[in-house]
Parts: sequence; C-alpha cells; structure tokens
Amino acid sequence: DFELDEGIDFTDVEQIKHGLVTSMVRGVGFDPASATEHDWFLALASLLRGHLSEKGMMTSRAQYGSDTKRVYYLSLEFLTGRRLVKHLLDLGIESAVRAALRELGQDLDRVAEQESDAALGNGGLGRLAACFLDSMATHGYPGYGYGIRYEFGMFSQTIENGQQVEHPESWLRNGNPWEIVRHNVSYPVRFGGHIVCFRDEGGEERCRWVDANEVIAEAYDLKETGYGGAYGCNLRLWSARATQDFDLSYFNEGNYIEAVKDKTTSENLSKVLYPMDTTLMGQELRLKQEYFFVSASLQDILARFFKVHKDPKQIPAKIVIQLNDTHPALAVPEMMRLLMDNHALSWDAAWDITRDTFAYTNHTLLPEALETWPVAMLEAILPRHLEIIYKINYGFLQQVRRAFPGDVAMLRRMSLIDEDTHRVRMAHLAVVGSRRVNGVAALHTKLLRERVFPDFDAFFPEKFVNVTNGITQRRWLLQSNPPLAALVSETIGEGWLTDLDRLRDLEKLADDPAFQDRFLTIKAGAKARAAALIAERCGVVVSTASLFDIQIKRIHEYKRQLLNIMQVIARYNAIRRDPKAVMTPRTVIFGGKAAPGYYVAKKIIRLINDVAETINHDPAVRDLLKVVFVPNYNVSTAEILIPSCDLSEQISTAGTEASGTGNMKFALNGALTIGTLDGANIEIREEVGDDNIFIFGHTAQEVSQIKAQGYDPWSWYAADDEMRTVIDMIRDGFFSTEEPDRYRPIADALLGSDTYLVLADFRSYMDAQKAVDGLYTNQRVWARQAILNIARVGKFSSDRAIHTYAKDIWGVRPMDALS
Ligand code: DL6
Repeated sequence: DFELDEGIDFTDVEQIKHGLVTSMVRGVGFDPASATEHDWFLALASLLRGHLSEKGMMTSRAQYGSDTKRVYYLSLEFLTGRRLVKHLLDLGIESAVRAALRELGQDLDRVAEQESDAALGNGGLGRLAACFLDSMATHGYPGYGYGIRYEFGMFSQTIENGQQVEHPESWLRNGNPWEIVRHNVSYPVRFGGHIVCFRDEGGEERCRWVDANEVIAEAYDLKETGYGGAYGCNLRLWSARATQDFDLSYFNEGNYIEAVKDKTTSENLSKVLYPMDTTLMGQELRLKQEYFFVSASLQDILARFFKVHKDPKQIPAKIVIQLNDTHPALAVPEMMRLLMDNHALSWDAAWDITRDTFAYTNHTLLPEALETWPVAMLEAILPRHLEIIYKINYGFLQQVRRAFPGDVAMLRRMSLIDEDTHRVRMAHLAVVGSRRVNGVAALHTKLLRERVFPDFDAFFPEKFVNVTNGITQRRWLLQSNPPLAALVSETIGEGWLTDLDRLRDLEKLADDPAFQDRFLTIKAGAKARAAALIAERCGVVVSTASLFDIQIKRIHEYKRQLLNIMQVIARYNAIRRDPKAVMTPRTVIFGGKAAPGYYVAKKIIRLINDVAETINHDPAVRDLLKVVFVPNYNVSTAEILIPSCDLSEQISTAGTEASGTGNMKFALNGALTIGTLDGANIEIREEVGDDNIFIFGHTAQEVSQIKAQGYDPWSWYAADDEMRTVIDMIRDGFFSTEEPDRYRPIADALLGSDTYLVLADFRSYMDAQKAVDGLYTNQRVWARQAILNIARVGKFSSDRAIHTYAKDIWGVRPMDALS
C-alpha cells in the first residue's frame, strides 16, 4: 500500500495559486512573470493531471477489489474536444481555479482556449463515444475506452473562394499535457506472413501465423473524470512504433535509409484519422488501423483478465466488449486467434466465449457505409484471420442450412463473404460474433431489422435491440451554456446534472412570464457570443434580434443542406419581390466538413457560400436575411453555436439519419426543431409534443413507396413555381455569374434522380418554415415552447442510454450499487 501527502486542496485559492506557480516553474519550466496563456494552460493541466491520475488509481483499485465485470468500448473515434473546463466542472473546482488564475493576472476562459480541440473523430459516432465515457465515469460504471492516438485528427477546414480547403490538424504539436505514456504497456501487432496448420495430439487443427511483420502498439492513457469526481474511467489510445528489428534485411544489406523508411511506414498506422464518415474506401492503411487497435486492445484486455483469473471460460462473466460500429469487428476473429493460438483453447470453447463477450452497435443504414473488405486484401494482411472468418462462416451457414433447408438464396445473402464481389461483410461478422446488436434510435433499429438484417433478425430472435442515443448534459448544458445551466439549477436544484428527467420540473414555469424573460435574456446573451464568433470567422455582422436558424453537422446529401439553402433562396426571392414586405428577420447559419473526396458535398459548401455572398451584399435585403458558413466546425464551435440557436435544422430524408445527436443538444438548449420524421427526431416529437416541434416531409415509409413507384422529381419541379425559380437560379448561374455552369451538376442531379427527395419535401418544408416565422413574432409563445423543449428532453441524456446498455446488454452494475 502507499500513502500520498495531502496534495493540493483545490477548494483553497491560495493553495491552487501556489500549486500553479510551482507547476509553472518546476514542470513547464517558465518564469511566471513572463509566462504566456499557453504556459498557464500547461501549468494548470499538469497540476490537474496528477490529481486525475490519483483518482483513476483509486477507481481501478476498487474495481480490481470487487472483481467487477468491465465494459470495454472499442471505437476508432473519440471526439472528446477540449478537456480542461470539463475536468474543473467534474471536480467542482472551476470557480476556485478561476479565482486563483485571476489573482495571477490570468483569465480562465482565455487560458482554456489555448487547448487544442481533440478531434479524433468524424462526427456523431465519435462524439457519442465521448458522451458515453462521460456517463460511464459519472455513474461509476467500470468502463474503459480503447482507440487510436492519431497524430493528425480531423482536418481543419478553411473556406477560400467559397470552397473548402483541408489542412492537417496537428493537435499534438504543442504536446498533450493530459496523456500519460505507458512505455511498459506495449504489444506487438502483426501483419502479412502466412499460416502453418497442423493437428495437435487431440486431433484438433491448430495454426501458427509465421513470417509476419511486426509493429508495436504503445499505450497512452487519458483519465476521464465523471461528474462529482467520485469515479473516473480510462481512455487508452494506441500509438504505433516500429519494432527495433523491423525489416532487418535492409540493415543486413547495408541499406540503412530503406530500413528507416520502413520504420516510418509502420509508424504511419496511427498517423491520421480517415475523414470519411459514411463512404468508406477500402484502403489498406485503414484496414491495418482497424486491426492494429483491435489487436492491441484485446491483448491488453486479456492480460488484465489473466492477471486475476485462470479460467478463460470466466471471460464473458468478467468482460463485455462493445464494438462501436463495424470498425473494430476484427476483434471477433482476433479474440478467437488469441484464445486458440495463445491460450490453446479448442475452436468450440473459444467460439462460445467470443460470441458471449461481444456486442455491436450499428450506426448507419446507408449501404455505402457498411464496411466490406476484399478477401484478397485480408488474405495478404491478415491470413490467420481470414482463415478464422471462413471457419466461423462455415459453422454459421451450416446452422442456417439446418434452420432453412434448401434456401440457397438465403445462404448467399447471409454469408460473411459476398461471393459476387469477393469481399468480407464486416457487419455480418459483427452480428454473428455478438450477443446483442443494437440500433441507435427506435426507427433506426426497426429499419435495421426490416431492411438491412431481415434474415439475421429471423434467425436470431432477440439479438436486435434498440438503445436510443443520448448526449451528456454536463458538456452540452452545464459547460457550454453556464447561464442557462445556472437558471435551471436555481429553479429546480442540481439533480438534473445526473438525472436529466428532473428537467420535467421546469414545465410548470413554461407559462411564467418572468421565467420566460430570463430564458430570453440568456438566449440573447448566447446569440451575442455566437455573433462575435461569426464576425471573427466569417467577417459578417449578424443581428442578434434575428431568428438564429442553424444547421451544423457533416455535409452530406442525405442531411439535405441543399434543401435548407433552397428555402433561403426562396426567402431571398420573396424579399426581392416585395422589398417592403414585413418578415421575420433570420440569420441562417451553416457549418460542417465535407469528406475531402466527396465532390457533391464540396459543391454544396461552395453553393452556400456563393448564396451567402449574394444575399449578404444585396442592400435590398437589409437586415431581413443573412447567411453564413462558419468554417472549421468542431466541438468547441458547437459549444458556442448550440446555445445561441432558435431553430434547429434536422431535415434529413426520412429513413437515412440513424439517430442524430445534434438534434438533442439543440433542444436541451431551448431551440425548437424543424425536422423530418427521421432518426431520433421521432422520439423528440414524442417527448416534447406535436405542438412544440415543426415536423414536415414524407415519412420513411412514404419515401420507400414513392421510390418503389418510380420517383419523378421533374413533376414536383413542374408543379411548384417557387421551387422552379430557385432551381433555375442555381442551374443558370445566378449565384456564380463568373462561372454560370458551376452548379449545373447540382440542379441536374436534383432533376435527374434526386436520390434524397429534396424536391418532394420542398413544399412542406416551406410551409413549416412559414409556421416558424409566424410563431417567432410572438416571443412569449416561442419562449414557452422552447422551455417545454428543455423540460421534456430528459430522455436524451447519455446517462439513460448507458443505464440501458448496462442493464439490457452488458449486464454490469454501477460501482456504488456494488458496495
Ligand atoms: O450514433 C451516432 C451517430 C448517429 O447519431 C448519426 O445519425 C449517424 O449518422 C452516425 N453514423 C456514422 C456512420 N458511421 N459509420 N459507419 O457516423 O452515428
């Protein structure tokens, strides 16, 4: 056992000051008299890091002590954003630290801005993983995250000439004061080579994987605090390091440069995050990344298990591994390999354990996002795993054959291998290898069962379950909107911080004019903050008296930023037609990144910027309409924009957005939603009530019917004058006079196939927008509905989601329930 000295009392401003100065001089190595804001950030972070490490150690001792079942969350993405303020709020020391810094002549907010925004994710999927860690840590679930320590996270975006330009995001360039490198926690990960199979004494087939190249995965730990500071959990990110003897043959030939070049190549494994969220290109490096982090994580998980247990049959009782999408699906054959090749288990014993240990979350219905890998690529890179996948497939198809004799078409559909394209279907592998499969919103799970996995759903009754996504109220209200959080706490107490259903207590205040006024004042303040950010990043001055209409998310055709910009153009035309018209002034705000190779998405960004340029410079528009595209949308930007929003745009084609989580963050901050009956919007409507949300457009069922009957966008175009004018303007270069054909491909695609039914939903979207304008003129009624939104979105806390996973999927209990 050990005893530490008392350490700093973080409620004592004097002690914090002393600690900060000591950390600056002895840790950061600068003179406090001339230290920069960044130096103060480093001093504060390293001071906290020790404290967090101590807390983490206590949590893990308690977990070992109680031999509890652990949850391992495997995700290629963790979009955590900045950590400093989160830690301070979790530990309840924000105001003391703020005061200490003030006395040292520093401002906490400015110091906090020195931290780079850790963007180790693309969007919803990665941010969900971060929210889940927060909820697990807060509620004392024995959770543990595993991912990759990308040297370059999500690219940073600038807008030049209206177009997206990508820049490498080297978030580690100034070091990362939060991480603890564990040089002693490292595992070899192998690629290539071939397998040698033989029969053991018992007659069981055994294989050895030989002549493979090796890379070392080295652990970097980040301590995740939970609210209240009682518990925490660990996020372990792997970084690739070449082995010393990597490709020794070059050295032997005296070719030093080549040998070192190869070392660099192997270290490329953790170099960069792939910036695609929906279209996954089958690149070898990506496959290697997936295997790299999976293998290291499983070796680590098993090492921890075998430290305490002897019998591998105990694994499913002590370990559950959640696969965040199929990106870590190679964990299934990797677990088999480790159990058979390293721990000498039989196939059957290994398979029973494996199948009982994994659970898989699906995050998309889009066929292009369902991962498959060429058989030939797997054979070259992971020959042992391909062999195992074949054998899993053989056993599985035997069972299917017995259950549905003679149905060859079904066997082909369900096979882990697509025989036509010679590719491995990772989603099938994940389904077969998991105990439970979940979708992320009720509609999504229903469509998954009916459209994506109907055969599997019939074959594995009970395997498919729903866990609607959630967001952490600690980041998305307490941290990002302190004045609103303070109003809520003052009104109903602080219980909502760990139990968001408590917000229901606000309902009774929705009609209270004094409360409405306070809400509106807070909203105005948030709008002023967002307006300052817009002025700085876009050079556009927007009026905080206007309605802030916001669509911030990845740019994708299915999310229909195009539909939004079309209503903006229609609005512009209405102003031009009648310059004296009385209209609700609006600021339409866009933000989001397009995958670098996604041509149409990049064109949409450019169109938004061209439309903005025209509208913002047309004196006839006055203050009635402004359009901005905020560059480099990321977590920190979201923290400023979301609190300022009046109208949240959630307008994907029904049946395409798995859940959405931005929709939840906006509603929690008192924005009204304009949205389709897609993803979690449906459940948001159920909660907030029909009268407090603007729903429009075709339902998922109608969308498939329209498509089945042969959708003809041209007929919608012909029938709607206002829409026709808008599309003609886009097509004929109204917004791109210097290059009139610039947007012809967009207009042609709309009139050609219009895959996402923009035209079919245009009119009902316009009608819904008219209703928005009408309601906004009555600020009291608007405030009432916004307050009701806040009061009724308790369901969408990631705490609820985690409690559901824990109970229905993981079979784990929170720490305090254990004692
Ligand atoms: O579940 C988190 C998030 C959902 O809210 C979004 O609706 C969904 O688009 C997103 N999915 C992805 C797709 N990735 N893959 N594969 O990011 O997940």
